[in-house]
Amino acid sequence: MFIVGELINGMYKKVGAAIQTKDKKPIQDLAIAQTNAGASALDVNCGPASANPKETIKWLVETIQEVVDTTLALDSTKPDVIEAGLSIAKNQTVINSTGADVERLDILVPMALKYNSSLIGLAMNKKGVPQDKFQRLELAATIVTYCQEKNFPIEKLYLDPIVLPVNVAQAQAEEVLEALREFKLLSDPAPKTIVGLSNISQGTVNRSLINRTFLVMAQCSGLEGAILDPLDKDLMDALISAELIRNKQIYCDSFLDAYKKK
Ligand code: THG
Repeated sequence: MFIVGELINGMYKKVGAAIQTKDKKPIQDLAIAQTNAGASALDVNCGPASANPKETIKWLVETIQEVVDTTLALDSTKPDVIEAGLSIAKNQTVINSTGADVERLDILVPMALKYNSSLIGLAMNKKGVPQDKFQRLELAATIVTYCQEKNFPIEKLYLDPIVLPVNVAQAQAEEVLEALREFKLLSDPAPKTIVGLSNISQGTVNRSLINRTFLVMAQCSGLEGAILDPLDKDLMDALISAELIRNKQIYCDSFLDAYKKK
């Protein structure tokens, strides 16, 4: 599983405060802790309140790179903010994200090619979030076709069906699970899939339980990537156990430890 640690996000109070005061320590602690917990990449998101996101993302990238060489997933709705991060990133990168609108694809696909970056494609457009698996498929197909036309390698494309909170959009989770299966049929080689896992439980009481239950269900639909909290041990143990049972990981009695040492 391509695990993207979600915790370096200005929406969290501690991270927002560290950004404000240029305090490196809380950011570096999160970078190290998430990497040690098994994150393959770190999401880097300035948060909604950042006054100067281009400067902020550069500071975050520099701060993180001082302590880890983990892949960075540059998370912004603004392409110039993503490019600011890419321009100084030393290690592998993921662009998080493009939608299906041609104006966005025209900017972000060439950017991914220029910086040799992976790319997350969201199944949404300027009209908003999809309401069923058919809309998700149509939007995902637009992204895949565009990438094929521009010779962007499909192995570096992660399609995100857009997970919505179960407390306000209860019927959508099943649509997401079906979309994950059907995305794989869009091309050969198949695109990879990813979800923003914590979206599912926003505003609910049993967040961790809902997150890990949905994660395992999505794994059964072939999910290859997840933006999640790698410090949630129960979540990571469920993830690893599901990989084992799905024969993605060789069995040994200490399989939880063995996975983490990979
Ligand atoms: N897809 C892609 N990228 C994404 C998302 C996605 N990036 C952002 C988000 N969704 C994934 N990251 C988070 C990070 C935190 C939370 C949810 C998703 C979260 N935060 C607490 C909350 O809102 O309740 C904040 C708590 C606090 O303020 O301390 O749940 O879907 N490609």
